[in-house]
Formats: sequence, structure tokens, C-alpha cells
Amino acid sequence: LVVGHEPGGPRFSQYACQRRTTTDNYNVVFTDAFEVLAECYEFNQMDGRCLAFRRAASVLKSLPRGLSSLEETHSLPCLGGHAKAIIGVGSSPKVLSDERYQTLKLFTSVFGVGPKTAEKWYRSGLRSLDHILADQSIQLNHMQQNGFLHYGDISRAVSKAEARALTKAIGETVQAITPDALLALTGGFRRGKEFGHDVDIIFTTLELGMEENLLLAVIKSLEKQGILLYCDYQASTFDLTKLPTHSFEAMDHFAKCFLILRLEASQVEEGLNSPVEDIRGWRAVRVDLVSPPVDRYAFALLGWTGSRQFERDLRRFARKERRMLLDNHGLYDKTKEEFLAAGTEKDIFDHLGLEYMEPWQRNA
Ligand code: TTP
Ligand code: MN
Ligand code: MN
Ligand code: MN
Repeated sequence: LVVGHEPGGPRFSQYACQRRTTTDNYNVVFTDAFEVLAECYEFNQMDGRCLAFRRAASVLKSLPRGLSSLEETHSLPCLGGHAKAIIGVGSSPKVLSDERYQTLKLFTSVFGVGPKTAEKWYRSGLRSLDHILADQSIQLNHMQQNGFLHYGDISRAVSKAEARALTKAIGETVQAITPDALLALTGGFRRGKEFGHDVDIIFTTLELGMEENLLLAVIKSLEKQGILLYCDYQASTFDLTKLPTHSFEAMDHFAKCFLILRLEASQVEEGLNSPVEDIRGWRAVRVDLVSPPVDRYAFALLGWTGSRQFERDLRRFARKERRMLLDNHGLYDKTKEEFLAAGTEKDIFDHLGLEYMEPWQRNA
């Protein structure tokens, strides 16, 4: 592998936002191994190591071909000794067969179950989903109840055709409420992924301040259409005077909802992604809707398009290289002591002095 330098920037920057990363991953064996380890460190709350392996995976995802020798890793950033050892041996991580890892992975696969709850259940000796459902002492919250209720459907991947059908349905619902709206399919599908775990859609009103009402009206309409299986609505806590947050992991403050929707097989040209559900005639799908004020639309769209690693590095790049603070709400220049406005994602890249990356190049 020849590590060259493209004009206009380093090909292998330490920042994911300076590497063009498509969905073609030629090092999936290694990146899978790294991501398993990252997840394992996450379960053990070892955030530094977790991030190190996520970064290492992200670098390999940006390579134009598969690694064929350990020497090739020497010119790459973000690959620590541990990561190189794994590439050298080429073995899959031992934690894969670890009972704790497997159980925490299983528990967190339920919608509404995070690492903390999974850990608590694991410590009390529970090892399977049936154990949890049979345990009278466990109080599941509404979200978790629905996670279990629709587990089979929502643990199966959502196809691009299914995402398109849902975008059409939501688009028509929005249109019926207000013809003046902006709407986009975001998340992994905007990055060109063939499959995802949910469908992320962003929309807003052209009239500033009406966006939250639009989201509430959409939810009401979905309920009326009989396709709303579950809704966790989070009202806006957006405060336009606040500086962008330092922590990436925190959720943004826009009005949003985490839904489970009913998708009819007849809505999807290619049919549903699963034979069983196709015979039944419908499936449940996880859908996220977010409705930012129109003047923040570009920031929110950039933030919700991901990938998570791409977003983390955009923020880190802004902070470390530009003395700027970026999050889903805005961009603040600490030197000029002012917010920088943006009407498009391109404006944000321009403010940061970064070459524009298309959504399909953000699969870091
Ligand atoms: P996800 O839907 O979790 O991830 P994804 O679409 O990249 O992949 P998948 O196919 O597994 O669904 O999140 C999409 C983006 O949304 C991600 O970059 C993080 C961002 N996001 C926010 O910025 N704020 C939020 O409150 C939430 C819930 C997500
Ligand atoms: Mn998604
Ligand atoms: Mn995801
Ligand atoms: Mn999502």
C-alpha cells in the first residue's frame, strides 16, 4: 500500500473529517475486531481505550484497499500497539466468546436498554431475554416494554427501500400539515448505507418558531393514521444563547421523537426485508424524527447525518485546530467571540476551513 499525499490535505489525517470514507470497507475483518473491543471497553467504562479502538477502526475504514502486511500500518495515524498486535496476529478478539460481553450485547440490543441497565441485570445473575421477562422483580419502563414487544421486528435491519417508503409516508404527512417545509432522510441512509437499525428523518418549517408545532402535528397525524406503535416525545430545550457543548455524547436540545412505526408491505415496492414479516403484511420499524429551527437546520442535518466518529472528529478538529466550538446547534468562534451562521452544510465546512465531504464520504 502506497501512502500518498493528495493535493489539498493529508490523505491519512488523524481527523476523520479530513478522510473520505465511503461504505466500501476493505478491512472489515480488522474493523469488526476493533469495534468489538471498543464496545467491550465501553461496557467496562474505559472510555479512553474505547475511543482509541474506534479511531483505529475509523482509519482502516478509509483505506482504499485491504492491509496486506503489518508494515503498511506504520504510516497510519491512530493505530496503537494493541491495535497493531491484532492486525499482526489477525485473530478475532477473545471477548467475543466472553459471557459478560455476549450478555451485555444482548441486553443492550433491546430498545430502551442502555449499558447501565444491562450491567445491573447481568450483576443480578440474568443471562437471557426470557430471564428478564420472567423476573417479577424487574420493572420495565414504557420504552423497554415496547422494545421487548417489537424485539423481533426492530432487531432486524431496515432496508433502503423500507427507509424510502417511510420517508415518503412522513413527507406526505408533513406536506398535508404545511406545504412550506424542509425534509430530508438523514443518518446512515443519507450516507449511502444499504441497511440501518432505524430511519432518521429531519424536517422543519420555513417559518421560524413553528417547527415544534409541526412535529407535534405529525405525531398526532401518525396516530390518526393508525401507524404509531410507540412514541417517546422530547420537547425542545433549545437555548440560543448557550455556547456549543464540549461533550459530543450528550443529545441535542431540538424537539425530537423516538418512534416505532408500522410499515405495510404494500408501501414498499421491493417488499419487506424479512419473509416472515412480508407474509404477515407489515413490520415495525424504529424511526427518529428531529425538528430544529430553520436557522439551525444545516447544523442539525450535519450532526444527524453522522457517522458518530465523523461527528466526534469534526468537533475535535474545530476545537483543537480552529479554536471553534461545534455541535448540532451551531458553531462558535472563540477568537472572534461570535457565532457563525450557516445555511448549508458546505457553509460549515467553509467556516472550518475543511474541504467539503459528501454525505457518502462520511462513513468514518
Ligand atoms: P443513529 O441512527 O444511531 O446511527 P446511524 O444512522 O449512523 O446508523 P444506523 O444505521 O445504525 O441507524 O444516529 C444517527 C446520527 O444522529 C448520529 O450521528 C448521532 C446523531 N444524533 C444526534 O446528533 N442527536 C441525537 O439526539 C440522536 C439520538 C442522534
Ligand atoms: Mn440511524
Ligand atoms: Mn446505530
Ligand atoms: Mn437514529
